[in-house]
Parts: sequence; C-alpha cells; structure tokens
Amino acid sequence: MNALKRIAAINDLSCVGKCSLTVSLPVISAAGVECACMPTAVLSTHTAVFTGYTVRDLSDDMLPIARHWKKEGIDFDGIYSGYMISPQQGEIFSEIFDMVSNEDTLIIVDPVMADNGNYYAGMGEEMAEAFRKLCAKAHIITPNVTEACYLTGIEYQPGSHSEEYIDALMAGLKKLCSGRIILTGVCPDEKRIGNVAWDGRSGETASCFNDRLPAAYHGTGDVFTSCLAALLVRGANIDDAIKMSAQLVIDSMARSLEEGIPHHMGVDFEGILPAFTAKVEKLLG
Ligand code: PXL
Repeated sequence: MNALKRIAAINDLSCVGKCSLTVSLPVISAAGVECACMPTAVLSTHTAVFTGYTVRDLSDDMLPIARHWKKEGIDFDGIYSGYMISPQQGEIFSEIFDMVSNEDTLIIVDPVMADNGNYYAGMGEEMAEAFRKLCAKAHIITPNVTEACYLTGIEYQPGSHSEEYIDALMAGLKKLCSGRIILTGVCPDEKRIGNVAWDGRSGETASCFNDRLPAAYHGTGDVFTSCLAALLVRGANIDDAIKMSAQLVIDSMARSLEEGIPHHMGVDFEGILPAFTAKVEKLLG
C-alpha cells in the first residue's frame, strides 16, 4: 500500500461557483491525496458573472496558520497555490512556501489572474508582478494563454495560436520559471485545444491536444491543476498527469453541457470523480 501523500492548497474559498478550494478539495481527495487547505479569502461566490459578492480577506490568518503547521511538524509533499485576493498576498505565499516546504516538496504555482484576454475583477499589472516573483519559486507553473501574456508582456491573441506565438510565450515564461511550464488553453487550430509543456531540466517540449467542446466553463483551470498536482505527488509521470488532468476537464465539461449547467456555475466533475478515482488507482494504486 502506498503511503498517503499530502498537498497544501493555498487558494480562496468561493462558497458557490465551483473554483479554487471547492474544486481542489474534492479533486485532490478523489486522486487519493490529502488536501490541507490554506484559505486566502472567503467569498460568497467567485468574481466572474456574479455581482454583489461578499469578500473576507484572510491575509492576517495565513502566516499564523502556517506557523502552527510548522510547530506541529506537518510535512507537505506538495504545495499548490492559486488565487490571491491582493498582490500583497504574494509576499505571504512566498513566506509560506519557505516555511512549510522541505527539499522534496513539489511547489506548483497557478498564476490565477485572467482568462479570455482579460484580468479577473479587481486585478491588474500589480497582480502580474506579484505572480512573476512567485513563479521564480515554483517547480511547475500552469498559466493559461491570457495569464502568460500578462506575465510576459506579449499581446493576447484569442487563437488560433501559431507555433511562433507559443514559442514566444514560452521564451518569456522560461525567464520567470526555470522548472516546468505547462501552458494551458492553447488552440493550434479552430477544432483543438490543449497544453504545451516545457521541462526546464531536460529542455524537452511536449503537447497534448483534444477536440474543442463548444463551451467554456468557469473553474476548469482549477480542476486541471488540482488533478495535476495530486497525480504528480503520487509519482505519476508528467505525460500521464497532463493527459489525465485534461481528460477530467473534458469529461466534466461534456457532462455539464449535456445537463445545461450555466458556465459560471462550474463543471459537474462530481459525476466523473468515481470513474476518475478508479482510473487513478489502476495507474498508480
Ligand atoms: O477560477 C479562478 C478564480 C478563483 N477564485 C476567484 C475567482 C476566480 C475567477 O474569476 O473569481 C474568487
């Protein structure tokens, strides 16, 4: 039997709308990994489409939580960070990485700040700067194309994305993170969407594309990176981890489309998780 691995997920708790911690907790658990939670903020909903949401910034609680974990001698196989409620939280994230990681802890930074050519509500260049600094501490970063543009200063293109364009984004991202870069939401043509990955150690590039579904759902980036983080701490190889994470997103989207779920309510991954768990156990159990 494999010993249970543990990830610290540093992300907001959007109570409704299925993104960040309400995705990480079930997906990471379903992949057979413990998900410890470091909430950065509590919001009544996420900030896209919904209006009038409540926000409680938990910045003042984060370092005391981390200090308590440290005092208790709690180890983490992975740290996965996402949404920041303010650019100032970048310094707090960074301190937490230093405090609760050891030399074997895999640090995954998803620079959650933008999609479809626009920043999320209340975000701007200051957030991009905070994420540039944080990316330098990561073993893996998972920006989407819009986030990669804000991180590198390259103009956003909605797609199709030429090889030259993706190479330029990758070249800019390599200056920010010497580890592994997984660029998501790449559209090589009108029919396909997927990821391009670059491994800083081997210098190898790999890509994984699937047929594009006629929809875009909120929180799919969080489903992808939560799954990826869990599979990698369990020792999956990177190609399998990327493919399985992309497939979980596709299957959840297809189910949500069939059910007619509005895109801002997130995807029905719940209906997919039992089969997903079985697949993970077959591969890694
Ligand atoms: O899924 C990204 C995300 C996470 N958290 C909050 C958000 C968003 C995107 O809009 O608003 C609060």
